[in-house]
Amino acid sequence: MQTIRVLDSHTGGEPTRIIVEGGPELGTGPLRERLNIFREQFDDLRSAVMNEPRGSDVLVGGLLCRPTDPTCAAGIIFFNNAGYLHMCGHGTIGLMVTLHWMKQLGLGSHRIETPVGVVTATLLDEQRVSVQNVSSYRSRKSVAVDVPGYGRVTGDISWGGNWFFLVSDHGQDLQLAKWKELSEFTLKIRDALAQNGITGADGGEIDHIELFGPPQHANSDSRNFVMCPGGAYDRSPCGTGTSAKLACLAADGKLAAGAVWRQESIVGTIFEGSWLPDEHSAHKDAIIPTITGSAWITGEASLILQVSDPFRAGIRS
Ligand code: PYC
Repeated sequence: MQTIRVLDSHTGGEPTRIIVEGGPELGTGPLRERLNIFREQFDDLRSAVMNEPRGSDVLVGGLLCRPTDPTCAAGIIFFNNAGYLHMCGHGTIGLMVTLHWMKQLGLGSHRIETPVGVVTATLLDEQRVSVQNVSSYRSRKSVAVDVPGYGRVTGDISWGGNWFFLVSDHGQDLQLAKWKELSEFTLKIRDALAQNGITGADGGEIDHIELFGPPQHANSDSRNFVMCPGGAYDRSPCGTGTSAKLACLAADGKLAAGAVWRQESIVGTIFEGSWLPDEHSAHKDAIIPTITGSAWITGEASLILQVSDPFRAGIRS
């Protein structure tokens, strides 16, 4: 029998499950290497923690790791029901609140190592966290793709720690009650991008699709619907997705450096985002985005994987 201790939280409605004990031993190499070891040797454990009957497709998981960089407070590898994420904004906010709950972190700024670089997260109070994310940039503007059943859809390709296709002109109604229609549409866009060989700048798969529309809160700038790689939509405004959006706004001259963008999610929760120029990046108009949101602890559990359980490794779909 294997026991895995997890702490659950939600950030703006989007759940995060951090493995705090009982995770796989991945060695002491760079987190990118450890992620590969996780994927190649321990993927059953990811599936056990994320998939039913112990998890669900909406969960994002994080494996708490020892950082290689001694200036970092923690390392983290994020994953979901379908595989692994490069970075996760809502998950980093959840991680900070979780580490504070465990009395492992005090208020203030802490460096966190991820497979795509170090981010700086500031615990502003017990719930509220700002994440200075990895360098973000738009790689292509106004890319058209034919989406079967919907016609031509045009969007921008942008990196915010994951690859996103951002669409503003889509004719969809961004209401929570329409989540099934929105999910179907965004999944078709994702398939069409893959079938047409449209990728991120480094050939990376565009596995997040983001629709934008008018906000419902008077003081928000925009509402979004974000489809995640595992087929579930993000309940939060998506930290890496908001970073990708900030990169587009910055490149278009629509948001000044330091100005605040209030991004509302499909469930009505809000992340505040702002950006500064990244003077060290080789990418044109690259920015360093900062995202602020709040998370709450929702549970603490020991997941049990019995040897005789036919679904010890979860139900993979
Ligand atoms: O907040 O970056 C994010 C995120 C990615 C996938 C789900 N949430």
